[in-house]
Formats: sequence, C-alpha cells, structure tokens
Amino acid sequence: MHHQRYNIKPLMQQAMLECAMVIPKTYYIWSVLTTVIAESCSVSLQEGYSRLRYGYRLDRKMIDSFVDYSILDCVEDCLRRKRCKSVSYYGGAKYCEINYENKTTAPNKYLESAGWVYSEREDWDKTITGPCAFSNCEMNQACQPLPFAKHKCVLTDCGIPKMHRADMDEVGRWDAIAIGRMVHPRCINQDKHIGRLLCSKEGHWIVDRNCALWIGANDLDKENEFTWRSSKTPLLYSNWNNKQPNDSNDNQVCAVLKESGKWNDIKCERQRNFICEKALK
Ligand SMILES: *[C@@H]1O[C@H](CO)[C@@H](O)[C@H](O)[C@H]1NC(C)=O
Ligand SMILES: [Ca+2]
Ligand SMILES: [Ca+2]
Repeated sequence: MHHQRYNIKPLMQQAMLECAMVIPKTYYIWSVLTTVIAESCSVSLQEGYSRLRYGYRLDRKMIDSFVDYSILDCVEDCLRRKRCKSVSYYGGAKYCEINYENKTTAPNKYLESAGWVYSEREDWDKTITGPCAFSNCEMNQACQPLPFAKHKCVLTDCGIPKMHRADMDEVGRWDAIAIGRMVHPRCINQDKHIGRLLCSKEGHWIVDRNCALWIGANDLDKENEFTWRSSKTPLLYSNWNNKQPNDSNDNQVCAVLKESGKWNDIKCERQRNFICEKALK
C-alpha cells in the first residue's frame, strides 16, 4: 500500500485530541466510559487509503482548493461539507481540490492525470472529522470542530450557479464556487467564456458579465422609439423586462435578450454576443 507516502500522524493526534475532549473530567464517569470511548474513537483510515486512485483527477467541478494540505487534510475538509463528493490531490505541490461531483455523477470530467490522486467521500470513515461527524450543517456550509465535542456551521460557498444559457460543464480549470472565488461558464451555443460570476462573502453570486445577446433593436434616432437596425422599422413585437426600457443614465440605446428571455436596453458599448436574423423560407 502507499501509506508511507503521507504523514498521517497529525491526523491521528487530532483524532486523539478530539477524543480527549469528549472525555469528561469526572473520574467516576471516566472509568465507566473509557471502554465506550475507546471504541468510538478508533478511526479507520485503511479503507480510504486502499481506495485512492493514483493518476486521476476530477476536473472543473471544484468547490474550493487549498495549498499546503496533506491528502488527509483534503479528505477531512471534504467530509466536513455536505456538498463535497470527492477530492483531487496533487502531492507534488500539496495541492487539494474538493469537488461537488464524483466520477459517477460527472464521468466525463474524470480524467487520467499524472501526479494526481483521486478519492471519494464514501471511502472514508467520517469520524475522522471528530465532532463534525454528526453535524447538521447546510449544503453551502462547512462544519468546524470546536472544543468539548462541539461544532459550528460556517457559510462557505454560493452553490452551483443556475444561469440560463450558461454551460457549467465548460468553466475554467481553476474556477470554484467558494466564497471569494470566480466561475467563468461558457454561454451555451457560443464559443466565448463571456459569463463571469463572483461568489460574494454573503454567499450570493454576483454576475459581472452574462450571456445576454444583442437583438439588433435600438433607439438611436429618437429616445424611447426602438427600431430594428436592419430595416429601421418600429418594433411590432416586444418583450421588455419589467420597468424596461428605462434609458438608465440617459445613455441606454441598444436592446439585449436577457437569460430570462426578457429584453433590456443597455449601453451599446457593452460586450455581448448577438443573434443573427435569418429569413424563413
Ligand atoms: C457519487 O455520488 C453519488 C451522489 O451523491 C453517490 O450516491 C455515490 O455513492 C458516490 N460515489 C460513487 C462511487 O458512486
Ligand atoms: Ca434610450
Ligand atoms: Ca435598461
């Protein structure tokens, strides 16, 4: 086996420490509980280690990443979050990625990758996480162990973005959904990574750019009288979003189709892709 490759000592020490915290100071209770505690504190790492998959990683499904982690730090971080299904670890740089999918749920993202190790949540004994083994933290939270067998839940990610017309399979390799991280999804049927989402510290996605499209209508000639650019004819049909067009800052001239299907007027200088017009035969 490959046990020797990683230093499991700190983890065992931590497990012992957490066990020690569970033990009440009263010696009477101590003597009664010793056997029970000894039992419940035996953390088995063997299965997890025996199932490590060398030479593989899961690509582009990252919750967060960390440097200077051992593989056990990496696994433990994963086990403390409900959302985490697997980890990818690069031993050479002590670099850890925790993922919101595993090789079964995202088979096309499970890649051969030299130097990497892939591991699944289910292969590990969750008691590694001490008081977090039985926490009830939410999907977008991580459990943090506290002294005296307590724990707290802290907000850690913005969730998997649900953007119409954004393809979450086509994000950047270093993209992640944790607080402070960014995701650059590709717009569906477009070849650019035009969407850019930032996960705020409040746990909400801030959409910097998006997959809206120019539709070729503007009010360049006369404010609030929109015409089609190609024919200069007024719109016979429109589908403006609520309170649009609003000519915000008195300089919104060009119409876009938003992800919702509704229209908005924005500055023509903004970068968006466009829809082409095609005559029906
Ligand atoms: C992968 O994730 C799914 C869904 O969370 C889970 O049911 C499954 O046990 C995980 N692992 C494998 C090997 O399928
Ligand atoms: Ca206008
Ligand atoms: Ca507007």
